[in-house]
Amino acid sequence: MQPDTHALIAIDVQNDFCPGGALAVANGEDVVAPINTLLDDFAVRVLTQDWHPADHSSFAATHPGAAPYSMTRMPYGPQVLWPTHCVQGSAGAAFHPGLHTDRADLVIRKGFRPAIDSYSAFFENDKVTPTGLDGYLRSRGVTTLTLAGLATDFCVAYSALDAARLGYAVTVRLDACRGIDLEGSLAAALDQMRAAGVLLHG
Ligand code: VGL
Ligand code: ZN
Repeated sequence: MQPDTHALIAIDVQNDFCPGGALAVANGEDVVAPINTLLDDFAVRVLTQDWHPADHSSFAATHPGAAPYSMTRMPYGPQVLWPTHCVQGSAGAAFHPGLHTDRADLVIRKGFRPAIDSYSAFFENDKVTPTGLDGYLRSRGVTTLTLAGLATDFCVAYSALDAARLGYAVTVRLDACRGIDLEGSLAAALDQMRAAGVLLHG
């Protein structure tokens, strides 16, 4: 069993990111079994849930004529336009049915502000709007994080980079992650995480 200072953060293990979902990550459901094992090993356990309003600004459908996976500019910077996914209350936004959600101490929802996407579990894509997770972890005395989930190169990587910047010791369990890999985004994310001192395991 890990000590009370170590938390597991399981990122976005939701139906829409698994095969058959609206933004399916190849073999996304493969993360469920290893994450369930990790949930048993950690004293502090957090799940994140991508949680968008139906007209979210990160959806291609919200921008007439825009194709899914094209790029746009938001006031806060470049933004991929995604297929409509993880709409609040939808079946696609629900956790994968095999995930042991009862083990979680906290579920943090992100991406609910219509004008800002939120990949990271800590800050929205404007890099300044906090989700509250840092305060939660600090108030529980957590210093060390293990991250796993979907997708390696978006929500997991952004969370790991923010966590490292906030001063946590961070490990990403690649054996319990799967990636989207949009135009080299997976290799770039792995490089960025290594450069930030994130330990890549598995
Ligand atoms: C994610 C794209 C859009 C993720 C969420 O969980 O990695 N990717 N929303
Ligand atoms: Zn999303």
